Amino acid sequence: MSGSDLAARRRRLGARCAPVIGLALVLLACGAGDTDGAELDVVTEDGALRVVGRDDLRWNVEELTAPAGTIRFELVCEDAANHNLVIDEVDVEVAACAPGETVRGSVELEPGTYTYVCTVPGHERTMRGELIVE
Ligand SMILES: [Cu+2]
Repeated sequence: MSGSDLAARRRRLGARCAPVIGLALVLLACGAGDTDGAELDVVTEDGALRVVGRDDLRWNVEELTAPAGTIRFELVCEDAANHNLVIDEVDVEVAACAPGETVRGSVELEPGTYTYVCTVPGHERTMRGELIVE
């Protein structure tokens, strides 16, 4: 398995396993510490959901799962564009970043299916992801 396969696998695990098995196992299963350095894990070491905005106007991850309550996000503006992260259904801007910045924010959500979207003009059509709150 190549390094990029491993990174992709870890991202998929990160997106799914957080709410199911809890933080302790997330750190084991999803791996703290990247070996290739090119991709960031979807769950930060302290349990926030890490969403990366890229210049191709896509999120790094398009499906996230989290337990209901306070959901913490880390938003990364990886390239040269500004991005924000808005939970569409409740119209809450959780975070906004400028190029190169990493910012944090949180939102209270009840169980349901939500859309996290970047509302910077021109980004909304492609920068959409599904957040499942359990
Ligand atoms: Cu954006």
